[in-house]
Amino acid sequence: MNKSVEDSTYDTERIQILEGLEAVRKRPSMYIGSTDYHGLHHLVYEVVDNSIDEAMAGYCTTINVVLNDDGSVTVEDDGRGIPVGLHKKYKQDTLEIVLTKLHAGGKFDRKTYKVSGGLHGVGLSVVNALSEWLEVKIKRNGKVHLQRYERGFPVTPVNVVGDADDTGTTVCFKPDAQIFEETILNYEILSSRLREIAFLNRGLKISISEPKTQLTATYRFDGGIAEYVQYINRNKTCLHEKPIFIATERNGVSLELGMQYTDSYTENIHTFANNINTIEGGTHLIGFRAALTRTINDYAKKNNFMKGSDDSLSGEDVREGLTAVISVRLPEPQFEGQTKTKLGNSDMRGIVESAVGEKLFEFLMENPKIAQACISKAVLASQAREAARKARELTRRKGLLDIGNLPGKLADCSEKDPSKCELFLVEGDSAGGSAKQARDRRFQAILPLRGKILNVEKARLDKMLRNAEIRTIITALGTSIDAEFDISKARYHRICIMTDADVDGAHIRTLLLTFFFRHMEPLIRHGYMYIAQPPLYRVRKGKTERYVFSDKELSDLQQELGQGCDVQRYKGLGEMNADQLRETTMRLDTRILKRVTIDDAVEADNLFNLLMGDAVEPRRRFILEHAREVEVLDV
Ligand code: 0RA
Repeated sequence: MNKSVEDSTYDTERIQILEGLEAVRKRPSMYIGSTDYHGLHHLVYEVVDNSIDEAMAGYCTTINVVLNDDGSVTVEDDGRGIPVGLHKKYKQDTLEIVLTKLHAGGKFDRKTYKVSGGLHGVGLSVVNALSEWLEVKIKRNGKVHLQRYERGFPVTPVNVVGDADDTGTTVCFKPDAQIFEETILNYEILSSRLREIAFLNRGLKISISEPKTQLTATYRFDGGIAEYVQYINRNKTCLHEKPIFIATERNGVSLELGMQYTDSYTENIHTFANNINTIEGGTHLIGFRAALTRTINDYAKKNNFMKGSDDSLSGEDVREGLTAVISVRLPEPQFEGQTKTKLGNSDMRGIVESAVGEKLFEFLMENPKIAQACISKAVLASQAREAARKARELTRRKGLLDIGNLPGKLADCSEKDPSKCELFLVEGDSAGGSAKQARDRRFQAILPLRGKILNVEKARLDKMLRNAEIRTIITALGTSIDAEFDISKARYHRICIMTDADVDGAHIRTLLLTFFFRHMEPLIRHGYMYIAQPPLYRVRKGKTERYVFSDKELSDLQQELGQGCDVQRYKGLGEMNADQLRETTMRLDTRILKRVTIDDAVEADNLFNLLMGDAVEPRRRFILEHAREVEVLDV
């Protein structure tokens, strides 16, 4: 018997669907990036994105995510529900097509901004294909419809299982252990991404819960990204209470901007395109920066803030201390860059620049007090930058940072090849003295540092360079700092911070790491920075003498040696004699050096902000929460 044209269309379609799902299971990374925890969590984002699309179209107000005890996850929304019912052409239920056809885009798509081309937007069918099982429940047309799939294949028809007086979609699925290296979804990871999504979608309510651990959170931000900015700045001192907020639409593109100045010296700008965090920036960021510089200058000139000066504020000046979140939505985003998180659409530059320029100027005119705070900060930044430049020039002219002016305190080594040289930054003059005796003077140099070095967070560059300890370090290293930093001039390829194993030691280490991180970052990136590890205890029994570096090691050793050990605790480096210091901490073949990573430095920097910054409440909270660790930090 001959098949009708429609039947053969149906067969072809079926075969294509089967082939499609198989392709996804064969090469999952092509669709979701990886099969590690990133890919695993991506499944949830994919489903949530579909609900967000429905929210953006104006039909969904609430999304609910539950991490179930059996390892499955449920995503529920109150949107219109995925269409159900026979699709004439395909002779298949529309719901089934959406759940099985790859990129069921086009006809089955809603006319909202699709997050295509980026990380997301691969469709529910991909989630379905990569799930051990998936159940979808639709409330629509007064009925509740239910269908179950296993590894992408429908195992039941679309059944009506009850009546409904509202609408919505519930997708429940269990990630397939045959596909993913790990299948346990992490509450914290999901929760923080859902919070971000809630900030970006003003008024949308998103809940997450994990019954097993009783963890639960509900996010809803009626202030949208203005609230996001306040959240980011919660531990900082802000220069104006209310963030600047702009929401506008132009050329089919919608744009929201929240910004608020703090008393810090860094810029902190986060950009999003269609809810995707564009970490690498792109055209929207460029447009924003241009608009900000131009608008702040225009406003400052018009309102006589510049006191007749012809100078203008630089981009750096107007961004100092700025926290901003920019969120754009556009029809066909192009994501580029290493991690596909850089917006490429070239028209976005001009669109964002003109929209922000116009609206920001209006905002400043209408809010003179906020405007005053912003401009003052930028003017101050500009003056400080000028002062810093002059200070640098002066120090350079006087040759203060030249190697010829090497500080007398430095006990240099005789070797001249930097790749063989080590510099020990040692806390205190007495430990410095022991270290000088303990070193191998051929390749080890010692620089004793006195007292607590300058608080670099609050000090600006000009003031910082007047600090003797800092200048000594810069001179000894030979690299200069910031824009002038030159790693090829480094006089040592190993720089070891050697501090006491006590409160002050930890403090000084944080200070030094923060300084290096802020002003000589490549030094850390190139792996030149180390932390010396002096032992905590010396354990003796009979003729055995051993040094241990942690409490755990101590109790293990005491177990091993039995009763009657003599244990000496070293509170400071000064308690060790030169021989002991050499054997335990400095000698190449017996010492332990820990290389500093960027992560270590970032952590030090964060800790530093928290402990030294001006915001009192977060510091108090931190100290309460970390009372035990802070014991060793002495604040
Ligand atoms: C296709 C068409 C329509 C809605 C949806 C898909 C839809 C998909 C998902 C996935 C999770 N939640 C969802 N909500 C809706 C439009 C339906 C119409 O025109 O009524």
